[in-house]
Amino acid sequence: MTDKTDLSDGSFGFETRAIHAGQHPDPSTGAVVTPVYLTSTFVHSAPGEYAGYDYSRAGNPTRAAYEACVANLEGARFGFALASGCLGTTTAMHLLSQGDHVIACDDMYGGTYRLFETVFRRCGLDFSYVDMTDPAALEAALRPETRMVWLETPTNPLMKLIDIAAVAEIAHATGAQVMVDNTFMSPYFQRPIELGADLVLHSTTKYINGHSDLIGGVVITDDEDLAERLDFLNCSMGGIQSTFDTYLCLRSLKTLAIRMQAHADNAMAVARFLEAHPKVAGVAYPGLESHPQHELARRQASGFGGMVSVTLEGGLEAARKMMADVRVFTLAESLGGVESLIEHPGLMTHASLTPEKQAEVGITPGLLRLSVGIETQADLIEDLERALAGV
Ligand code: P1T
Repeated sequence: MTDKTDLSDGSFGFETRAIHAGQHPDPSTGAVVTPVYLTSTFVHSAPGEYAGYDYSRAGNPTRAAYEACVANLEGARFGFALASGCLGTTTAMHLLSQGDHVIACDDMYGGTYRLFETVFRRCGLDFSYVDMTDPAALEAALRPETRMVWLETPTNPLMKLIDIAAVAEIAHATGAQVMVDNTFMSPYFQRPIELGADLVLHSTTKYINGHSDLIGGVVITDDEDLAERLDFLNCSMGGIQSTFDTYLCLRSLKTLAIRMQAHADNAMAVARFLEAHPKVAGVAYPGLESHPQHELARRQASGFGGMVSVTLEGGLEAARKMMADVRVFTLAESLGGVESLIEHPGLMTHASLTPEKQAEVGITPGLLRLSVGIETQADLIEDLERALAGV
């Protein structure tokens, strides 16, 4: 049988590795597609003697193939598939101990902020939030007990960019580790580990699975010590992703490249259309020359992604009208699926932030976030044009 394991090699392109890395024809049947091993347990030939797997919380061949593939795409060796993006964050926070300090970016998914403030602060971790678009602000916030720097780039929902390499240099000088939530870009456009990050998180609910039909997360590292500790945490805490859902994620990775290209093409067209519209006060999309960090976007990523934030001149009233009037865009939380979504961060994804905190980070009543899907581009523009005409 042809040995496909070498298709994980870095000399192969992203698309080739997305289809083959971590996978090889099933040795018992020759099946080309990795089977879904729906089994909780595996036979021991004698007590403690088994062929690689003993219990699916500790490891499962379908999950292992997916973890190897997704880690490979991030330029790393170790991946841990978890039941949600939030559980990925939870697992990573368990790498820390009581009294440790985390510096996080000031704009991030509302559920991550809620997890930090309401769960992990109670467990004895301390958090500071800084605008990391200015790496000097990170330097000023460092303390001797700072163990982790946490960031999203682009940030959710304001689309601010953070220089991963600059942050890694500052954090590593004091011994802190850097974790990047790479959900918005996917490894197709941005690979934080290659830029110096120690850990990468994805809510695989989004682009990695890409079809809005499951909840999942993955934590990735190339550091053997971190991998060993994550493996232990994953097995002990039991937050693994279900075998069937890891199969769906593995299947979705095969089309990640072409999906991301289509998302980005449509997002660029949507961003340009919105930027020129008289009822729009501002558009945040890293691909626009008007984005204040457009140069950084070009430098640290190979594309600009599918997320666009837009502020309407008419504030909350206009935003409500637009959300009610769109037809191709669907009013819903989440992002990264093939279908286009629209949502209001202040009332939806970031509602767990107090109004004061929202104002502090810049989430305004007229702000809408678009996850631009891969439908026909003209239909998306026409939908937005028609909805904006009524606001
Ligand atoms: O929903 P879950 O799979 O647990 O992932 C949490 C999460 C983590 N990181 C980022 C950047 C995210 O956007 C999310 C989830 N976000 C949404 C549901 C949303 O609409 O923004």
